Amino acid sequence: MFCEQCEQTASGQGCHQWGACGKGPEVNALQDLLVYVLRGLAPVVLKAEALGLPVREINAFTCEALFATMTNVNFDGDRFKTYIRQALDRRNSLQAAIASAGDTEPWPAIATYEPQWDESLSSQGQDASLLLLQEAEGNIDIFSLKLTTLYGLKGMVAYASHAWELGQWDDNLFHFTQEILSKLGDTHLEVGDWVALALAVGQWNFRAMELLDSGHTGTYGHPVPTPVPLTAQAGKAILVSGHDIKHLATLLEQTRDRGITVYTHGELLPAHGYPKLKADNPHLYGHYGTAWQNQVHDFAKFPGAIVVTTNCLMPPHGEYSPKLFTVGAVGYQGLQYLEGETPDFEPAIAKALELPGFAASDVETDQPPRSVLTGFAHQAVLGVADQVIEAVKSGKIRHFFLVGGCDGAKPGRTYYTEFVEKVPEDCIVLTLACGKFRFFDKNLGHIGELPRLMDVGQCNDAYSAIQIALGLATAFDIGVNELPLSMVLSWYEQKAVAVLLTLLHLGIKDIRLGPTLPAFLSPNVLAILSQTYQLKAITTPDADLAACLA
Ligand code: FS2
Ligand code: SF4
Repeated sequence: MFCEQCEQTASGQGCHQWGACGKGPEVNALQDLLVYVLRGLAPVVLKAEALGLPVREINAFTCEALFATMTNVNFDGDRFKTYIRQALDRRNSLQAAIASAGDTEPWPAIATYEPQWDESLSSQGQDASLLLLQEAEGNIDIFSLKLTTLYGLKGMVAYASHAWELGQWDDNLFHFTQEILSKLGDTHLEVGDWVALALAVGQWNFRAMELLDSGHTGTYGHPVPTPVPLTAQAGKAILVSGHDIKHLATLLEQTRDRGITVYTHGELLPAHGYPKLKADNPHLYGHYGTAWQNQVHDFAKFPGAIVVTTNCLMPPHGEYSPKLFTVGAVGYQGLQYLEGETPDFEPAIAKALELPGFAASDVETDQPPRSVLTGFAHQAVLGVADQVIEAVKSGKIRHFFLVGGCDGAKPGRTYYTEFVEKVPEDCIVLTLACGKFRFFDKNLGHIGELPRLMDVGQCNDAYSAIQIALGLATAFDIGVNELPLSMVLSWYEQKAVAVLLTLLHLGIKDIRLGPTLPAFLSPNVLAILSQTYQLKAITTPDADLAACLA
């Protein structure tokens, strides 16, 4: 096997024997085969679209299937076989419809590929992944840029999938997805063309995040600053992890008046900031646990059922597997999968009612209860823009830091905790995504009425952070790069790649990235990004803080 799509890739170079994430060679090969089959579906979808045939549902399918190949989403080989079969069925039906419309132009080989459904399936997947390297014709920089483009696309379609569930889509974004998939095998493009394509993924990822923001705010209201208890309530409990607020909302609806308290985990913490979700569901109570890599410990201890709606799922321990359920693109062989866009959560509810829940003795009696604040999305922050501008002009606020991105298990990630602890008292820290769990419960105090630590939301709420930066730049009548703002980001998986490409597409410079740089960036590609955007690796908190404040 070969996979280097995430930050924890083995030895910082690539997983060859077994994935550091727990993904085995067979599942890896099936994921590569699925990507290959989706690449073969793409020219067919584009042709059908040009002929005016309906392709929207197929586009949504492509997004979900590609999303399933992201890090820590799906480890279930059977689910990948199903996705491959579904992709081939859709391709064959579309080809028949195209032929009926009178277009009989021959298809490229990739669009007529039929796997052999025998024990050679995983070696066919390995061959398909090697093809991407062969198509780069030995040019390591082109290979690097193809991987950057593909990984960014995986992140982008994850957000597009969530937006689709909320009734938000853009046919142009779907078209772009299919275009990129069909171009991955192009042998005529030069390094400059690939850089442009990677940045175009960033551009369209901005659109995907905008659609998702509209879906969230249109359905659940604009987030408002909200305290979220970190303590438990006595009684039966369900923990919901991942990013999918629609699935959380469905579960909340199905657990109303059932005597169950619902807790968020990981990237669902910002769900508490959505006023309609909160108002309709008093049983959405608090947040449990910290970042994804601690789930083995947190899930084992949780005394109720657990639902994982998206990444990051870790291979579960037998001890807690029976109370773990997956939905959407997520899967793991042996775990209970609740199917459908609007799953029936009854098996998870029954499990929660069967399990003991929190006992009265588990409940902390601290008053007020330990809590954190979330809900500082673009409308909440720009709503107090006057206060912010006044504080900057009067010198009360010297600098803003966006410290966000993914968390992970590497010891080097303590950099982010130390960085935030050392941020001077006249500076504000904005944060987002699961990287916040390195410091989310620290009390950094206030500057005037403004908290010094503001949680903007999930990783997709990078959209909100960008709106805040653009709003402040407009208010000060300067460019974003001239704002007293530094971005210190941590990455782990492919959504972070998409977000980084968005920031580069917007021309944002001087981003500091860690804990290590992506293995898939070749030295030349890294040099291009460093020279054009001054993208740099993190060093030490002291040195980086000093440089940002200089
Ligand atoms: Fe964290 Fe994992 Fe949010 Fe990433 S929970 S690393 O998927 O997307 O950030
Ligand atoms: Fe390795 Fe990451 Fe790929 Fe998993 S997703 S196999 S950890 S590079």
